[in-house]
Amino acid sequence: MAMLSFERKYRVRGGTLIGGDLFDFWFGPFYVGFFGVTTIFFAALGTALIVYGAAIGPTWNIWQISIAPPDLKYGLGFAPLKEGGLWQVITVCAIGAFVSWALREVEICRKLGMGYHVPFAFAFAILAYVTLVVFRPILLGAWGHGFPYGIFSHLDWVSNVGYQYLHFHYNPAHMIAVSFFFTTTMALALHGGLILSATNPKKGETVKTPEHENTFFRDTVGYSIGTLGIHRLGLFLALSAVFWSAVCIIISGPLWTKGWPEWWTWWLDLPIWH
Ligand code: 07D
Ligand code: 07D
Ligand code: U10
Repeated sequence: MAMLSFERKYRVRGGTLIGGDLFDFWFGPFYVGFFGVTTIFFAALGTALIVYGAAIGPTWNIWQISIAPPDLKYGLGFAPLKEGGLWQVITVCAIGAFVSWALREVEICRKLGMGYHVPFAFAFAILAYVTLVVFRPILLGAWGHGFPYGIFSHLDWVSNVGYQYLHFHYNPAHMIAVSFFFTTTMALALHGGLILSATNPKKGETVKTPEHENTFFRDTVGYSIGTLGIHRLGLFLALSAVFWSAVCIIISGPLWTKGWPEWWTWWLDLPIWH
């Protein structure tokens, strides 16, 4: 809120994808836009349906509330509301809200004349979610393969699906995804540490420049990727982590139905051993 005084010059008209001037205004600190309205609509409806599902369910315990997808017998058809239909409508609302949020980010980027990197990045999160609750269930032939909406129940789903393939750690795409997640946190720790060490000095000491930052890494590992480069790398690492996550789950079932450890027999089957 404190920034509103100078933010005014950034509150320019235009850049909207849809709706023209109609929704081109702010509500307090929030830009609204057509997609702000659709975000609120889908989020409010989806949240209300979760609350309704909780109300007809067995518990109000926040950790145990769960909206389950339909039974496998419903295949890719509609299920009655109380037998997974709620999950189906909530899924539509969730996708509606996430996509609206991304498009609202696009409109804000356009207003500010910025690149679309942030909505592009968010699109990868949406892709992972849609892979879990739309693409994979379609490939397996039933909405029942989606994950249930509940704090602990979705953990049960991950564990169950993992053990269905005996040992999910042997999924090669899961290995790549995990490694990218780990690398992302290491890169952020190095970057956060480096920036603070250079730009937030002790009292009486001067702020250092990017030359110092480059030199630190040249002295340490012989190479500096540079100030712009580290942000490119960070984005690449994070998006790769999510991308390979989507890959690791879409191939589990549609492509590979046995235990993941067995996949590695290709190595033992190489002709050089025979
Ligand atoms: C810090 C940004 C803020 C976002 C937050 C999440 C809700 C849900 C809903 C009461 C980093 C807001 C939460 C709106 C409330 C109801 C019905 C982002 C930050 C704080 N998970 N997951 C969590 C979601 C999946 C897994 C926590 C969402 C997949 C494991 C939170 C999705 C798989 C663990 C949560 C989703 C999976 C968690 C913390 C969607 C593989 C944990 C999330 C829409 C990806 C951890 C009890 C966080 C935990 C956890 C939300 C999908 C695995 C409840 C919204 C099916 C193994 N997940 N998750 O900090 O403590 O994210 O669980 O896809 O250990 Mg999950
Ligand atoms: C899906 C979230 C999308 C979020 C969106 C936004 C709101 C708004 C509002 C806060 C993808 C939601 C926003 C709701 C909130 C406010 C105001 C992100 C999503 C759109 N695993 N595993 C992964 C590890 C094991 C298994 C991915 C590690 C076991 C299965 C990642 C370990 C078995 C699946 C990962 C480990 C197993 C995964 C998750 C270690 C279980 C998946 C990240 C150290 C016995 C899932 C696409 C992700 C996946 C997945 C990591 C262990 C099973 C790479 C580090 C061996 C079944 N695991 N895993 O995908 O790939 O984020 O999903 O042991 O389905 Mg795994
Ligand atoms: C980065 C950076 C950088 C910076 C930065 C940042 C990355 C160097 C220059 C940014 C980083 C940070 C600030 C650090 C902290 C961030 C994180 C750790 C990430 C996680 C963030 C969170 C957990 C916060 C999440 C909060 C959110 C998403 C805001 C929620 C807002 C809303 C719900 C309102 C959205 C507004 C819309 C859609 C527009 C329309 C608005 C209206 C019409 C008015 C509002 C209307 C209502 C309230 C009606 C009622 C609505 C209902 C009932 C539905 C809502 C349902 C809900 C469940 C809430 O690199 O540079 O610095 O800063």
